[in-house]
Amino acid sequence: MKRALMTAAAVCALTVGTAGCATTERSAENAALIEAAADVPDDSPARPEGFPADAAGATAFVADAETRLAALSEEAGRIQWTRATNITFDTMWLESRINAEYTELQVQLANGAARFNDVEVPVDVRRKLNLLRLGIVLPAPNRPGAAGELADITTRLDSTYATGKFEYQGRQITLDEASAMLATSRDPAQTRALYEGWRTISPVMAADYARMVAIANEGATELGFADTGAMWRSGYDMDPDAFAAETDRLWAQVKPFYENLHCYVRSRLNERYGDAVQPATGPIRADLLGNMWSQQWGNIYDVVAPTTGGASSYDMTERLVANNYDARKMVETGEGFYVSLGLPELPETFWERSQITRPRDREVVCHASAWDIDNRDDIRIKMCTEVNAEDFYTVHHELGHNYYQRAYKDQPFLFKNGANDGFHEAIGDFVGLSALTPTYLNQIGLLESVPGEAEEIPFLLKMALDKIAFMPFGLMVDRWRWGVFNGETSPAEYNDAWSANMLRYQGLVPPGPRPANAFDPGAKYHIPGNTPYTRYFLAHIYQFQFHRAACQQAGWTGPLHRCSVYGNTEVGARFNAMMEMGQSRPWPEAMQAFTGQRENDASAVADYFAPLNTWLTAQNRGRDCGWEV
Ligand code: X8Z
Ligand code: ZN
Repeated sequence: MKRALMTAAAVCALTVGTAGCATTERSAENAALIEAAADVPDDSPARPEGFPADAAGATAFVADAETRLAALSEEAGRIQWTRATNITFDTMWLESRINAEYTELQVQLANGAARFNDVEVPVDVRRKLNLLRLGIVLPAPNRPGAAGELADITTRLDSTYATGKFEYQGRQITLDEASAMLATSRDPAQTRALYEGWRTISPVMAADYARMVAIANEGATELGFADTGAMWRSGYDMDPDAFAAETDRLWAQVKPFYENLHCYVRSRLNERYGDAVQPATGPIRADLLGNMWSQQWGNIYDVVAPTTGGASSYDMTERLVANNYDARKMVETGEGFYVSLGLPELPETFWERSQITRPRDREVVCHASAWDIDNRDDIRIKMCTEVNAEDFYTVHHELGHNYYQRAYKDQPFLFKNGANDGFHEAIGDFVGLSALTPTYLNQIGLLESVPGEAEEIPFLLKMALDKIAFMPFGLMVDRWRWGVFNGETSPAEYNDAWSANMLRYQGLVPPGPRPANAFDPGAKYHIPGNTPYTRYFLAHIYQFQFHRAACQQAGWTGPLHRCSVYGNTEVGARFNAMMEMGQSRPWPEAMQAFTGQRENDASAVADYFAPLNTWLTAQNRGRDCGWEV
C-alpha cells in the first residue's frame, strides 16, 4: 500500500514489499524472483532548484513539493495496491522501483526544506516544511543506490511475511489458518506448535532487517536526527524525549489495571491447565491467550469467564453466524454506523475496488489496511475478512481510516493525514466502542434483547481482554525498535531483547526456549512491514477520550461502557469537524476541538472500566500478583 507516513495518504503498512515466495523454504524460482527484484535501477528525480531563500521562495517550494508528492503518491499507491493484492515477480519489481523513487523524492524535498530553516515563513508553510522532514518512515541516505537497496530489502521483508507458511499436521498452513486454530484451541501442545510454527517464517529476515536498520539510520542522521527511532518520536508536536516520557506517564496510569487483569487471567489459566503448563505465579505462557502475539485476549473469554455472578448471554461470533452475516454484510454494517452519524455513504468505487475477502488464486498481503489511492475519492479497504468477532471490530477500525481520509480530502497534500498517527488508529476504534454495545447490537438485530446489569462484568471483562491486554504490547513493539535503531540492541541481541520486552511489559514468556536463530519480531506484521506501532498504544487511550467526550455531548449520564452514539448526527458533525482538520494543526488542537482537552489522558480508560477494576481487585485478594523481570 502507499506508505502511510510517507505519502500521508495511507495507513497501516508503510513500506510494502513484494515477493511470491514461501518463507520457511524458498523455492528456487522464488529465490530468483527476490534476487531479480534487487536489481531495480536507481534513477533519482531532478532536484527542485531556483527557489529563493525567502518567504515567497519557501511558499513556492512547498507548493511544488506538494504537487510532485501528490502525483507520485498516486502512482505509487496504484502500484502498491496491485502488488499487495497480487504478489508476483512483476508487481514486486514495479513496487520496489516506485518505492525507491518515492523515497528519493522525499529525501530530496526534506533536504530542500532545510534551506528555509532560518527564513521567516507563514505558520502553515513552516508546518509543511517540518512535515517534509518528519513524514518519512525509513529515510535513505543521499548516495547513489541507497534508496534502491532499502526498497529491495523492505520489499523482501514484507513479502516474506505476507506469503509465510509453515508445516502443521502434514500440510502447509497460512497465518489466517494458524490464528483461527490458536483462537479456539485449548490444547497446550497444539497452541505451542502453532506459536512456534508461525515463528519459523522469520529467521530468514534477520540479516535483511539489520542491514535495513543501518541504511535507515544513515538516512536519519543525514536529516539531522540521532537515529530513525528519534525521527519516529519527533512526529508528535513535542520534543522526542518528552514524547517517550509521555508514553511512560500514560503507561504508569494504566499499568496497575493491566497487572490486575494479568493476575486474574493467570489464575484462571492455572486452574484450567495446572501448574506444569501455567504456574500460579510469575509470567503467563504466551500461547495460551488465544492470539498469535498475545496482543488481544478476547478469544479466551470462555476460559476466564466469571464463575459467580453474571454470565455473558451471547457470543459475538456465534451471533454473526446465526444471523447469516458474510464478509460484505459486515462491511455494510460498519458503513451503516458511520452513515448514522451523518457521514456520507462509501463511494461506489469502494465496493468495486476493495479486497474484502482473501482471493483463493493468488498471494496477497492479508494484514488489514485502509487506502486512499488518489488522495481524494478512491478509498478502499484490503482485508481477508472472516465472519467472527475479531473481524467485526477490524471492519469498523479500517473504515475509520477511510472516513478520516474522506474528511480531510480538501486539505493541502501535506496536511492530508491524522492529527498524529494515534488519531488515525483511534477513529474506527472509537466507533467500535459504540458498535460493540449490546444496545446497538440489539438495534441492528444481532441481539434479541439487551442484557441487564448482571452482564456488566462479563461485558467489561471481554472488552478489557482486548483493550487493556493490548496496551503493554502497543508499547513494547516500538520500545524494541527504539533500542534497535539507537544501537542499544545489536543484531545478535534482537531476539533476546524482544523476549525481554515481552516479559517486562506484558509479563509473558514463550512456551519454550527459542532457537538460536529465532527472529520473533519478524513474525509480527508491523516489523517486516515497517509500520510504527506506538500509534496503537496512543489509540487505545484516545478512543476512550473520544468516547467519553462523545457521550458527554450526547447527554449520556449512565455508565460509559453502555453508551452508544449510534444515530447521533450532532456528535457525528463535531467528530467530522475534528477529522476535517487533518494534520493542519498540532494534534492538541484537534483533540481540543472534539474533547475540550488538550492532553493525552488515560483517565477515560479508568472511567470506562471502573467497575471491572474493582471486581478484579476483589477476585485477586490473597493472590501474589505481578512477575519478576
Ligand atoms: O494493524 C492493525 C490494523 C491495521 S492499521 C488491523 N492493528 C494493530 C495490529 O493488528 O497489530 C489494529 C490493532 C493493532
Ligand atoms: Zn489501523
